[in-house]
Amino acid sequence: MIIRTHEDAENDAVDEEKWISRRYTLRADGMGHSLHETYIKPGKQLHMWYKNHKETVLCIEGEGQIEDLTEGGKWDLKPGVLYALDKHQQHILSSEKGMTVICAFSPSLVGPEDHDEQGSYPLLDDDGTVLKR
Ligand code: 9YT
Repeated sequence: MIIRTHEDAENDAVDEEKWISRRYTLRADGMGHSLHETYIKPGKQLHMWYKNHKETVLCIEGEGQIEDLTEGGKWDLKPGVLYALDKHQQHILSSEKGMTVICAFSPSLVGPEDHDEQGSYPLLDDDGTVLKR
């Protein structure tokens, strides 16, 4: 069994200008998905397009908005509301006052992924080699 605390996840945290993400599980854990807690900083807007991954996101604290740029639509996010990018939709995630979400990525992130200019993560091999951009 894998047990991780918030403090453990701090060690795999990524602190960016617009968000902080604590990666609780990653590819090396072999779960078929990686699970992250992401805090969207107040007043930030993130344009993302996960071309190589599917992502499910559950809001657990704060509030924000999700806009689907591929299929259209804009929804308010608050604790208990989930969105799932089942078709690699381009989207804008924003929060005026800050928001915490739980995200599951499939395939799992390996760890070193960084958003490219389109807001996508490359598909990595287990050893971190780029398989697809
Ligand atoms: C909300 C969202 O899209 N989070 C993405 C995960 C986060 N950027 C990470 O852990 O890389």
